[in-house]
Amino acid sequence: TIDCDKIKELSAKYPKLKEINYTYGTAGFRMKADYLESVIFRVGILAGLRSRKLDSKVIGIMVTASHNPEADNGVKLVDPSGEMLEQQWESYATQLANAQSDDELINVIKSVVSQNGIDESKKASVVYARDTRPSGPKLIAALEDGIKAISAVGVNLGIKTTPQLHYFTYYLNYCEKPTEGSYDELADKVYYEKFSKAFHKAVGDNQRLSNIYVDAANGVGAPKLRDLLEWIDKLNDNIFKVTIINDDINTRGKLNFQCGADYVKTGQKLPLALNLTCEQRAASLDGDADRIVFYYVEEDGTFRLLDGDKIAALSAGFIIELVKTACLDISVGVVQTAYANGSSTAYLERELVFPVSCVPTGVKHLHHKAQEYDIGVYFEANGHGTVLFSSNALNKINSDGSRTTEQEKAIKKLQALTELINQTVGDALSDLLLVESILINRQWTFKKWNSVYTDKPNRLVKVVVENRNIFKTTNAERTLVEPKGLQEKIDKLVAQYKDGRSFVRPSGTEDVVRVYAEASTREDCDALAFKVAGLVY
Ligand code: 16G
Ligand code: ZN
Repeated sequence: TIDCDKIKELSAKYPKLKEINYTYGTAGFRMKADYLESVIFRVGILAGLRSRKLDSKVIGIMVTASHNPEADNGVKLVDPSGEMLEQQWESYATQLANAQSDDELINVIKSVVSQNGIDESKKASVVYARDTRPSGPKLIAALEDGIKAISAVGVNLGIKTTPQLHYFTYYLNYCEKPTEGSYDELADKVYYEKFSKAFHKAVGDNQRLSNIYVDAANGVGAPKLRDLLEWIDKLNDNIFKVTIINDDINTRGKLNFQCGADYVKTGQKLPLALNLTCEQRAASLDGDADRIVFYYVEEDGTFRLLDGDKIAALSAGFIIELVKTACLDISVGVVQTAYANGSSTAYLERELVFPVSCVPTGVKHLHHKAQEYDIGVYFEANGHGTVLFSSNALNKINSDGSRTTEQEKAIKKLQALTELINQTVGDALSDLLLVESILINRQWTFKKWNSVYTDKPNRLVKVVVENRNIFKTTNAERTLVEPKGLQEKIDKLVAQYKDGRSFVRPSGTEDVVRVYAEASTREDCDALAFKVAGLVY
């Protein structure tokens, strides 16, 4: 049974800050690190309950605030398959975090136990990791007390990328339970081994391309990418030449500062410490290495971003070609959000003839929709995404049969991709290898890749409003239903611009409303964005 005294004793070390109302949102709990100790302690408790509920399967916990400023931190729970926490449990997380007293905390715990018929005598297992934030160790200590309070067994994986934590959670539940050695080292080893081998297989004996600069946002991606590249070099020396920049994880204040995927995508400009000449290639990771964008500059100095939409187009295009060459009866679909550039949707639907669906912002929505296809490709424009292969697709790809040499080659490539892609969650390092292997196979420059379609000029504006909760959307966030009458006004504005498109949605992570607009020219698009913002304000 639940040891109420033990919980109360440990919980007394982490009193809830009275004035704060916590919400487990699209990115878990995320805010100034100073406000998070009580929350993280309680997340440890919830993870123990979740593990018991799921027959002692291992639950993952990641302590990170991704691309947010260094002073922030956050925490996310990972289900046994490596996917995000089930929705119903997000509300338990919120309830636990907001319990004002230790007695109320015990009551919430008891209600979760009874609502879920949790057998308290079962073993509970949890693995956890953190990014490089200075607040990490203190929060991990609070987490460990929470895990102890619920009598679960916790294993500390040390510093890891978010996708490494997702993958290793899956690995512990569905691959091998290691019998010896430190889990911290093992989590790195199984990850590097898997992805370096798959990359080696995917590039085959094709020619390498030019060096690529990778901006690691001064975060955990830097040391992990360096290690991964060593593994790749051991298998195939010189196939992938990378120069890692913004790799200082020790100097305070540098994480995500004027660098990283979010900075580059939002500002459409180069990160700190990078001067690119034309023909040079570059990419940026975010602070926990689950997002990536690519870019280069033209001869005339124009900055060109290859974002999540371009990654989706590249990978979906390559995969469908392999599926067709191999004569496999497999459906491939692409999932986007409202932020996908209109040109990308048109390219996917009209030229590559994919079914394309649009879902609300947030990885879990994309992930679930992508599971409806045999092969589901999903990317948010901001660079987070992956490809999911259903068991039906895997069976067909891995089954024997008499084939021509060409078909056999295509099948081999597809097999390599199924291993190269981190299917548990979007993964900047796995996506980097995926993109590079496709470009190597195609012998494409970034310029060639960029030319598959031309982005429509687009603009994203933040509007600070009194209460963002009065904004309600439908149609995958593309239409406002409340405040009443606002959508009609937006429609009228949009109609005034050639190829105009605009939508308004409340942010899930910040106290603002976001306005997106695109149109056929930069001037029109900016005008439309600012006029729509004016309506909202
Ligand atoms: C979260 C989401 C990300 C989304 C972003 C939108 C996850 C793991 N992360 O960071 O996918 O793009 O929120 O933020 O789901 P917004 O609601 O503030 O626009
Ligand atoms: Zn991230």
